[in-house]
Amino acid sequence: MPPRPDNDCLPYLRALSDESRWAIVRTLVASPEPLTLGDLAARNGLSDYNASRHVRILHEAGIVTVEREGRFKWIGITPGFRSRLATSGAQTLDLGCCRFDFGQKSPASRGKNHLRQLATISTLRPMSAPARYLMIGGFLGAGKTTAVAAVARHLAESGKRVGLITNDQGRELVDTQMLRSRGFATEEIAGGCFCCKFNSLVDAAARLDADAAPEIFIAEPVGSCTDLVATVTYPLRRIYGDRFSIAPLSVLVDPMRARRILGLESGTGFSDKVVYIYRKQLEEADLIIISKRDLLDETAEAELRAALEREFPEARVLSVSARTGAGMEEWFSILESEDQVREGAMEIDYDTYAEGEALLGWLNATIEVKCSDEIDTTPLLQQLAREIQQRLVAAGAEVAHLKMTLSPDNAFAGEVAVVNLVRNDFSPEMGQELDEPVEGGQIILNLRAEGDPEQLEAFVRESIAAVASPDCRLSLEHLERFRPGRPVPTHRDV
Ligand SMILES: Nc1nc2c(ncn2[C@@H]2O[C@H](COP(=O)(O)OP(=O)(O)OP(=O)(O)O)[C@@H](O)[C@H]2O)c(=O)[nH]1
Ligand SMILES: [Mg+2]
Repeated sequence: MPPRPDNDCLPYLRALSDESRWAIVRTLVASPEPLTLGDLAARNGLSDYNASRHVRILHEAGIVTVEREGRFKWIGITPGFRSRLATSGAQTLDLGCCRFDFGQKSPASRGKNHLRQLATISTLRPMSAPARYLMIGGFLGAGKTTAVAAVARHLAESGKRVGLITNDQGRELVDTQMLRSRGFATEEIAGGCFCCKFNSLVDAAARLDADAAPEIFIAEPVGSCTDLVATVTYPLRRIYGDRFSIAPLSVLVDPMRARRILGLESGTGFSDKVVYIYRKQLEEADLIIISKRDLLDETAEAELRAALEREFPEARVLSVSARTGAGMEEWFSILESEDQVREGAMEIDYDTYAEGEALLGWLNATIEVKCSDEIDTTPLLQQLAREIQQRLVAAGAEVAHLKMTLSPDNAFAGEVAVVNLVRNDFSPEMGQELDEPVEGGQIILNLRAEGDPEQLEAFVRESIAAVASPDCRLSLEHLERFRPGRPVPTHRDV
């Protein structure tokens, strides 16, 4: 095998650098006809979700075809990829840069991780180069996940391998679902902030490393967490200084929420102890990123920028829109080229922090949708969000973020509808819509609001009942709700 694969090879090598994808391709190569996604999953011992995720990557690399027929998706080998399969005796895949024997169960028999090593070689990254670690924080609903997806896409398009880490107090996260739906390798850390799950954070990075060998990790901390520099980035620098190079900490602010908290406009908001957390997040930021710039006019943006610079003089303030791309280049360039240089932890009162967190009710639920006919999912999600919103408004419980995804039954990875609500006096917004009507699927609902979790549960149950009909049944499959516990960091470097 030549030491440097030619560029033609790289998409194939990257896509094949995974045991499950190798197994899928081997199954398809051996089959005279295309196979359904469900069949492929069953034959390879994969969940439907994972099979779907792998097929999407193989599809993007031009290795497999995907034909939709009613509720089924048929997967086959593309003519281009098949033409690389020589038919002499054992089935040999000739990529030009290297040859594989498809007669083997997997190249792992020639040494574990052989394929991954090939992929690593293919990107010509020296094995010793430290991985880059980016953390994109900010209060609930600030636009973190949208920004993480935009940064990850930018990096992937410039040829970098990216691994994402989501974090929440609970499980079943809309964010994880959304980022995986975009095809990114994503690990989820549930049950507390990164600060208090430091070892899980390192383990998640190791799992991603084994699966996708990322050159860049992007971590999104829980939106109600702060003190991340002292409890996460300093310990990472101290313990794993040779493994990670750490970018400046970005903290996003939703411009409307920030204008209210900084007293530039009036409107619904949170109580003082929640605002304490919000301000502490900004105090430790290296970069304060005004997100959703497309929602602001120039005067309001300049006013907000000036107020942030005045109150948080240690941070650089940028203003971006992940939706339109405005201002993103400057941020990308800092994230790619600069290291965190700040020293010393901020002062923080953990009692006030814990009390502020405990004022926020947290609710995660999954809801099965079964309709007698095909329905458009956008009005369904919007109506459910509006029902919950009305009840929150009536109770004076300010929403921090209500987000829901709906994935259709038999969905192909990437097919997911998303709706969000980030303020009581805003409208629920579709972040992503489905192309086609569906008969059923699963809703994941994440609600974070300043209110009693029991009351939030009642609101969600009532709203489900209000939206359900004899033609379209909504059944609550699982629900958890709680107030976040006191943060107890694993490390705190001052
Ligand atoms: N107009 C506009 N909306 C945006 C932009 N970025 C994000 N949003 C919207 O803001 C809402 C919240 O976005 P997320 O990315 O989920 O926010 P988050 O900070 O990850 O939220 P949590 O994880 O719950 O804390 C969604 O409705 C997004 O579509 C933007 O650049 N412009
Ligand atoms: Mg998020």
